[in-house]
This record gives sequence, structure tokens and C-alpha cells, in this order.
Amino acid sequence: SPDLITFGETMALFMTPEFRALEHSSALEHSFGGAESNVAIGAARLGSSVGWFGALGHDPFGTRILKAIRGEGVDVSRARLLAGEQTGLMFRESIAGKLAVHYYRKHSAASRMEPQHLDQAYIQGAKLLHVTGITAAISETARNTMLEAVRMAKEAGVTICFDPNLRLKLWSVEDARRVLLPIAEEADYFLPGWDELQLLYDTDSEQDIMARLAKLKAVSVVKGYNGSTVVLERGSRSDVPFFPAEKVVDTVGAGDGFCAGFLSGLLRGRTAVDAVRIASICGSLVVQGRGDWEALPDWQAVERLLEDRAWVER
Ligand code: KDG
Repeated sequence: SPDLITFGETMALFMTPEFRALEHSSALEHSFGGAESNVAIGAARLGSSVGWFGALGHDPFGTRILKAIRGEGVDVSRARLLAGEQTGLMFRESIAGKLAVHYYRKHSAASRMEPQHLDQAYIQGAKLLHVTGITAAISETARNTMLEAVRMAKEAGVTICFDPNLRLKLWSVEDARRVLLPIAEEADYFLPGWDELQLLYDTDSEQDIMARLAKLKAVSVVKGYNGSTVVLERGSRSDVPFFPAEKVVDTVGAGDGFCAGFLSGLLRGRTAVDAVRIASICGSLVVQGRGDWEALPDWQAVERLLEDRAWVER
């Protein structure tokens, strides 16, 4: 098995030029995106051994996605193209400077994922399993698939990394809390954003949120608290400032790039705090290019930036 395994829904992505409004744009740029495949591509570019799987429609979108992910050096041997099913679609535009997303993913091929499709030996042979809350949100069978994969990983002592990836277009915050908080209890690494924690724990109080996180067995890596990432590990807290971005072009995918860098860092034997430095560089580079994963760096680029320590010791 690859060292890092992740799975979920990947969709065809259509963006308007300069994120103009969809209603008034005749041209669309075609790419693809999915939180978990973004992480897989990012980690593969950093030199990690990675597998991604999911169900795609056997249509031009699905085959393009599969070829592209495979072309990035990710093992897609467990991914499936389903005849008669459709690949999910998403559209992005910008309205009054704010990015908006429209999903066309109901009853997509990925939403038909089922626990019986999981390859237990494949999952149990990995070092790390990365899952996100999006898979739990898209359908009941996909949610059960995710819970089963986590169970399999746990049984074999595979390290579990969990990004809640709260998507309120897919489910209510109440449903998300009910499903996602128990998964956070199972995880070894929990990578939420600060805004997600406020919603999941239903409070703005820093003290309350930190107290809830301190009760988890997981190492918590909280993205975006006061321009930093907070790492909570066995009672100690480190705040690692974000790597600065010169020009922010497209913020989507920043969290996934971050996860990719973090997981690759762990696989390289780095401490959580050092892995966060790598993660932060990846997140920063992703937001400086269009698309979810196109601007993800290779390991050489990260190494060069890691040497430039000015941002670390400010
Ligand atoms: O994390 C970026 C994702 O939001 C994007 O790639 C699409 O997976 C996606 C989703 O479900 O929103």
C-alpha cells in the first residue's frame, strides 16, 4: 500500500475568467477539484507515496480526472469509474469580490460509495489515512464508507488524520456536529480551521474551544487563528505564523495544500510543528495561483522556502 491513503469525491470544476459572475460570462475554464485528491496531489508532489480512491462517473469528466491524478504520481488503483453514473460538477464565480460555488453533485457517482467497496488490506497497509468531513456530508453510504475506513485504519494502528472541511451547502451545522465531532475523537491528527471550530463547538470563546481540543487524544492543528496555526500537542501549545502570500489569487484549496504539506512532513519524520511550517508554505503557494491544486509546490521549492527562515522567527 502507499504510505498515505485518502479518498473522497472529486468533481469537474468550471471557473469564470477572473471569477466574473457566471450569469454574465460566456467562457469557462475547465479543471477539477476535490479536497482529498487535492491533498493527494500535493503530497505526491512533495515526494510522498500516496493513494487516492473514489468513485467517478464513466464520462469525459471522470476519465479526465482519473488520468490527471494518476499523472501526478498518485496510486489510483482502487478508484472506480462507474458506468451509468455521473461525475459531480462544481462552478465557481465571484460576486462582489466574494467567491461563490455552485454544486451539481446530488446522486453523483461518488455519493454511491459503499463500505463494501473498501479494500481493507490496502487501507490497513498504509501509514496514514486522511479523511475529511465532505465525504460524510455527501450521502449516507459515503458517510458509512468513511466511518468503516476509519474503523479499519484504527484496527490496524494506521494513523488517522481528519480535516472537518465543513461545507454548509451540503448539510446543516447540527448534522455536521453530530457526525464530525465523534470522528475528531477517533483521530490522531485533527486539522480544523478556527472558523470551523467556532461552528462545530458553537462558541466564539477561545478558552472554551481550547479546552475542548485539550480533551481530544489527537494532536490538534488549528489553521487560521490570528494569522497563525496553533499546534496543541500533549498539553503544550505552539503558534506558527502563516507563511506570507505576496498576492492572493484564489483561496480555495489552501486548507488542502496545508494538509498535504503537513502529512508529507510527518511522513518525512518531522515533528508536528515542523510539518506545520511545510504545510504553511504549501497553503501560501496554492492561494497565489488559480485552481485548487495547480499551484502546489514540489519538494525542492518547499526546501528553498524553508531555508528562508525570516517568517518563522519574526
Ligand atoms: O477544499 C477545496 C474543496 O472545497 C474543493 O476542491 C471542492 O471538494 C470540494 C468540495 O466538496 O467542496
